[in-house]
Amino acid sequence: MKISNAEIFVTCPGRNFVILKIETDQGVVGYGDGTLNGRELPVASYLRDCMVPMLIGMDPRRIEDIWQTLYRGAYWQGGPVAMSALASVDIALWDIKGKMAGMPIYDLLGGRSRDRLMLYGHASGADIPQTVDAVGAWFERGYKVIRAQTGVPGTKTIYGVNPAGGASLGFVPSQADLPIEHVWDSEAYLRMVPKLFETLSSRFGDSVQFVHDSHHRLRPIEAARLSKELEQFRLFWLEDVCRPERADRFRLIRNASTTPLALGEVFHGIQECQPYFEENLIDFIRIAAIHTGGLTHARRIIDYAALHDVRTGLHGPPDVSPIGMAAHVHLGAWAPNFGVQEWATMPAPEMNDVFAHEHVIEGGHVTPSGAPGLGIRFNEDEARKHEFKRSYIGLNRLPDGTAWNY
Ligand code: KDG
Ligand code: MG
Repeated sequence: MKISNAEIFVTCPGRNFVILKIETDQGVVGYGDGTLNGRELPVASYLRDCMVPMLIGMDPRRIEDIWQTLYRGAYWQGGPVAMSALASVDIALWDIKGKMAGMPIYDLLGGRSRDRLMLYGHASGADIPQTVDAVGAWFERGYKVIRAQTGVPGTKTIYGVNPAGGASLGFVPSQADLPIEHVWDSEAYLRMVPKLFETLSSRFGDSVQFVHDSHHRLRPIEAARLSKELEQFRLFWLEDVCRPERADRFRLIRNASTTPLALGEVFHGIQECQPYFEENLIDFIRIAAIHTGGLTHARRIIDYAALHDVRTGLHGPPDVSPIGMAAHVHLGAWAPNFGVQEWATMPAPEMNDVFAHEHVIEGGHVTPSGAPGLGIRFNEDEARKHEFKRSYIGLNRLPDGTAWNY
């Protein structure tokens, strides 16, 4: 059996996605997702110029060997662009293997550990009352874990909150043709967030647990203060308090409180996880299979996490396509150390024309379909109708104009 062709789709049904189709000489076809938000074309070029020529003629059944060949054979191993490109190849190969076996991927991984996966949704508002309303709407739908983000007085725009104002139940645009600049003021933020969770706790009591995302903006001492002040509200997790390059900085935060910490959405390989697992610095690992070399490598990270009592909270923002989300559904159905799955897919109607699946989302859970492979259908003609649109993530500046982490 041989790979006979591979085609790259860069499609924009509401936002950009990089989708790889792998064809075989036996007619079985697989799809993978390699979307890297704001850097989609470099992934497409890496696939086109470096990986696809090597893939043609390879035996698609040898997923591990193909993975190692593309990873080690580059000499320049790793990096977000290469690991996203490799992810799209790997996910497409698992899709092919599942279709050949007539089995869903979770069965190939070892079978389901659970019937359905708990999800969390995104709630936000320009101020605390609006955020409470948005949280209430998720609660009514049966969600037991809800992400809550709120506007900060004196700061016009902030990550995770709709710039148009009002309560937001889900997707918040943070993309533009050129980067939008926001002002980041740690002190104003640190004064606001405990007030938000005080209000949410008194309103919802123990019936919901909350996630909050600091999006890598705090300094370690600020992060330690926030995690300490939020301890009383028993968050499900506090996410990405600082940039992850220096794991040793997390000791200070860890020692400050028992607030569970989540990290890893910008990781692209197991080596970055190592200090966090070995030193027990985090509780949830936030990798996306589409940025960490696909199912093959994500499974390795999840097993390693389990050794250290770290649970999964795989990344599920709007920039992971339904193909990437399907990969997460299979990993989550299998993983013995599953925690929760973020679910914030784009609500654009064109999405449903391009992607279709039977994974059932209901009452704050997703029930995996038993369809072979990923269980996703990709409509190539519809995808071709939606051309790539240049788009950037935002930029942050401190109040004095200094560039800061977004
Ligand atoms: O591309 C950046 C997004 O994926 C990120 O901002 C989303 O932090 C995020 C989250 O937790 O969903
Ligand atoms: Mg995040």
